[in-house]
Amino acid sequence: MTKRIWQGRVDSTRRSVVMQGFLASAGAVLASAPAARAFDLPRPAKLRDADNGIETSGRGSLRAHAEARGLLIGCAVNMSLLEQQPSYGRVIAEQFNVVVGENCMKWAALRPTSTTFDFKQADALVAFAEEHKLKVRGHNLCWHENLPKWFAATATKENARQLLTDHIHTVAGRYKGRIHSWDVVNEAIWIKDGRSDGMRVSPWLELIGPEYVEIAFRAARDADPTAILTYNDYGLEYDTPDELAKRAAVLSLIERLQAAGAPLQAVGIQSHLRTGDIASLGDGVHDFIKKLHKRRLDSFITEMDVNDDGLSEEDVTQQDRDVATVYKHYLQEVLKEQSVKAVLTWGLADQQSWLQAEKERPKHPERAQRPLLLGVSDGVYSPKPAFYATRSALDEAKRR
Ligand code: 9MR
Repeated sequence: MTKRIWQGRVDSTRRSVVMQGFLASAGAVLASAPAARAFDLPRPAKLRDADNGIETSGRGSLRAHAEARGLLIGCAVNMSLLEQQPSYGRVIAEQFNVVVGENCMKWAALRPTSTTFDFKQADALVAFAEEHKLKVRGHNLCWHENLPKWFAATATKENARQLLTDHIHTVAGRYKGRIHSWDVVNEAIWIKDGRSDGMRVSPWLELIGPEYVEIAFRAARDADPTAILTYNDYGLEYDTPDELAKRAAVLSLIERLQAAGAPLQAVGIQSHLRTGDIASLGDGVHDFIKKLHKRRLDSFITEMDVNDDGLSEEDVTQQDRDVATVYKHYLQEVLKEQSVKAVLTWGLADQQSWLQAEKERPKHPERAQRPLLLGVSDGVYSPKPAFYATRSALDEAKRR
């Protein structure tokens, strides 16, 4: 059976507004054209999989397969693409039942100045989701990255606690009752910073102390009593010494938070994976999920993608197969646990992924990555082997 697989090609006249610069040297088609009007052209609403005859929309969509198991399936949304390319939103609404803003709810997006908020893009994401009956994950309320430029000169030990709680009250309060789950604190553990508790020496830690995490969770609960409050981190998936240590540090942080009565309900396991290393992927994270469940915490796979820069093959068919193998293996493993309630990928189509940034492709700077479930060419989206691998892992998920 021949499957329709998107093939990269060079097209120097069309450049995505969003991806400009990312793929300048890569042999790949970019996601959209500079003129938004180009996408006013009629496009097929459905995901195209013309060649193999397998139904991928309606009953064949990821959404339908996930819902049959009571699962959430989704992706991170790029607001520029959502605004500019109609087929982007149509495919998301067709395939998923949950979305998360890739950047639009981060501090840098929401806080033009220390005293003002700009909710334009975040509001647009929530409106899109509500229109299409998709749940929304909020990402994120407290992170060491993506702080606005004014932050360093404005935040002090005296005002940081107030700044953090005001931000959380305002943002989580605005969307109260409309957010499935908030990543309240993102990436607070970084063992290499050398602290005995494994905590990252972030601006928040330096300004407030380790209790900033608990303060953030309490503020989120005050502002939105129904959102599932989540701690989100990466580097928790492989059975390497580093990731073993990171899982242990996250568990200690959680113990500390629970002992202090902080309102934590779930952990986001980002799942930025890579091709190869499959032997060290599965057991440890499975055990981690079980430990979280014993602590009454659900798990979400929040940012899945598969970095294939390490592959030596230059054949895209093989690249796609290796990426799909990681999806299948990993999702089969984590979905054995009923406490895993959601799977989201970090982006919709390969060409739009953050992994296309040159610094994420050190081994093969000339080659585009193929980390996601779909490919896109001229606004037309096609499923890749990873799409089918994910769908069948959803089908196999153990659910009552
Ligand atoms: O994909 C996101 C990229 O567009 C942003 O420039 C970057 C900094 O805000 O964040 C990326 O998303 C990250 C996410 O927010 C947290 N986990 C790691 C993701 C990839 O770096």
